[in-house]
Amino acid sequence: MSSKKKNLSEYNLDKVQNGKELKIAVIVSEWNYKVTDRLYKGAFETLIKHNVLKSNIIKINVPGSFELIHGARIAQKQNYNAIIVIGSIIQGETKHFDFISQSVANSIGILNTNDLSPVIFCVLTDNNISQSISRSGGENGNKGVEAAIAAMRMSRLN
Ligand code: DLZ
Repeated sequence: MSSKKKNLSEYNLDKVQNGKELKIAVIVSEWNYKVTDRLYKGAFETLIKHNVLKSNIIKINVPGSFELIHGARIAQKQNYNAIIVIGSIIQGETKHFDFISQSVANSIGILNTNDLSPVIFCVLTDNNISQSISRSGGENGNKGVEAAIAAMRMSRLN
């Protein structure tokens, strides 16, 4: 478990190659948009910083995290170097949290084994909104930044 103040977005620059010529799809869930938009901005700015062309970053909105699965499946058919799925699932009073979190994690795992386009998992599963804010550009860094780095590194494996 990460400690409260740990910044999760520190990374080794030496491991990141030039993003020039990469084409990346970013599937963004509109549920808890305040959080997913912050994650998207973190990912987008990091891709740009590493020379991915703005025109090669394709954002696709879906209604909720559950729909990230289908969005990623469609994107896998469209020849991207990598796909990032961005979502924010926050614990509520029902079991929805568990069903959605597990389903999304399992299905994205399966997509990664069934196709050569890597799907990077940037779905926060938090107990409350303040935890989500903290991990999407707050004191715990921005998971979107990490997702962008993972996408560029995995693109180069192919
Ligand atoms: C229904 C639902 C609930 C209760 N909570 C969340 C959530 O915290 N984060 C999220 O991304 N989506 C949530 N959803 C919506 C589902 O992901 C999905 O969009 C709907 O069940 C329709 O398939």
